[in-house]
Amino acid sequence: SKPVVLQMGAYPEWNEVPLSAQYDLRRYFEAADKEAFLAECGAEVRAIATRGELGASRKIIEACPNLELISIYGVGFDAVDLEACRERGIQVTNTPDVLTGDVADLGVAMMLAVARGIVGAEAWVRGGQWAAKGNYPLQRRIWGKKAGILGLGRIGFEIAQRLRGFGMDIAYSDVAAKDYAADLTFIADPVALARHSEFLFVALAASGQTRHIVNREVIEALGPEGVLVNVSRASNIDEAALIAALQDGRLGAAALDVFDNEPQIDPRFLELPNVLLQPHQASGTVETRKAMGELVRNNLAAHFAGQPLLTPVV
Ligand code: 8YV
Repeated sequence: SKPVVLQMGAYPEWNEVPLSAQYDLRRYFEAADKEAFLAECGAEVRAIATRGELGASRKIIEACPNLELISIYGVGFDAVDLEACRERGIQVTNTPDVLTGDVADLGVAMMLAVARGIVGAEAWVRGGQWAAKGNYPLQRRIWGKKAGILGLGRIGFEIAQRLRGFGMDIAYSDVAAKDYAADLTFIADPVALARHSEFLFVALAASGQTRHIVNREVIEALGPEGVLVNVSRASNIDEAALIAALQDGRLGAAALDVFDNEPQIDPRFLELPNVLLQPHQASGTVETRKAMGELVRNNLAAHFAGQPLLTPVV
């Protein structure tokens, strides 16, 4: 019989079909009464297949006494209670590398869209204002400007690689200077990095230590002409401080792919003209999601074959 896998969220059909061929999937996200559902199948569950933003809480982990592995469809593991996993020797895997390029691409695309007013300009053409009123208001230059990257991991580094093509002056902040980034400026303090930057990218793996690392001080240091781009996790930014700064013009603009309480985002965002809103889609290409699904399955297969996991979370 197939191992029982608790599935926390939906996957595209081409990920779902091969997964259900190998495992007895129990679809948590479809259950009307989640508690009753867990009470009924929890003891049979040997693995959890989840998504980056959904993770697995202590409550869910505790409802599965025979759980061996949590396989995340996503690189971020902040939504999985790692402490609860450690206590019981439950292994956790994620999908690094395969999504790095896509996340960097979208971050850069968001910068371009905000600075050059691409979304508003498109509406200007489509709405007939070009013909009726004339040219679109002038926008801001990107090439040659100063960029800051908060978190120079895999994704942050790929953002830097792309920004080099725009001739940008690139600085970054991380826990320590990186030997693979000798030609970039290291500025340890996030406030100093923001002060130095015209565009600030947040590409940090989220944890309790990084919570609200982009606080009011960082936002104000970026300033009224600055643009903040977030393709990491909402928890890295103090969202209340961000909204207030966008409302008062203490921050120029923001481009966000992630939000507190997504997809029920703070409705004040919808009223702001100086924010670009994306539906947590930075890794959302067919190519990457296929690779992520394959890695989820390969980690599950390795585990059940007693082989080393491909991408264990450290
Ligand atoms: C999501 C992500 O996992 O990689 C991550 O950490 O947040 C995303 O790639 C994706 O939306 C699939 O759930």
